[in-house]
Amino acid sequence: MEIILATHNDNKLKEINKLFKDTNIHFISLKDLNFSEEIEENGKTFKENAYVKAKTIYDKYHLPVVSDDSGLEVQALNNEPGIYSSRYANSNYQDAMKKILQRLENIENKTADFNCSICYIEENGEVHYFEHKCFGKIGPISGESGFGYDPIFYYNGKSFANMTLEEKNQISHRGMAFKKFFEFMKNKK
Ligand code: ITT
Repeated sequence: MEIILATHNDNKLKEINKLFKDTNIHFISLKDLNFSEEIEENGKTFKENAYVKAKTIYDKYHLPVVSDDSGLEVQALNNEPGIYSSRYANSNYQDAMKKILQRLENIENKTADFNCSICYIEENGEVHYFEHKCFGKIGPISGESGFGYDPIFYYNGKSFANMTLEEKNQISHRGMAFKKFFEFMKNKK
């Protein structure tokens, strides 16, 4: 089955393609469709933004679409940067990570989570949501793998950027949310 993956983020695409490589679900990227317009994320929650992305693409192609809205929530910082994770970094993740570490310097509670909200719109227009939060801790910048805030997010003592893609997919917000989506797809048949 072919599903459009409504993301401009190549790292998400890579993680998701890896998760589905041995399944009968094949993702078509926005690049494959030559769709390069930015989609304005004007929602107030991850779920709302996931819907905006999927609906924009669904309205254009009328094919099954799945989208992912995700971000880092730091408890002691009122869950910032949250839905603004990408805008907070403004493409400079080194500075954004340093800023978060600085803001947490004298704070004991380093708890954080990565949230992933998925919106799936079926060909007939039915809308479904899948979500997962992965809880961990903020720690010093470490590791080269992954993307975004991976070097400061620690799960069981290891930063996401020190994990292989397979390891990260096993436990991550995106990996787990897409597993829920896959279970749903399996049960539909
Ligand atoms: P699309 O909207 O096109 O999918 P995007 O990168 O703008 O791409 P989001 O709006 O969902 O996606 O923003 C997610 C941001 O949250 C992302 O740019 C990272 O900064 C951060 N993020 C999400 N998942 C992450 C992960 O697995 N590792 C590190 N950072 C992550």
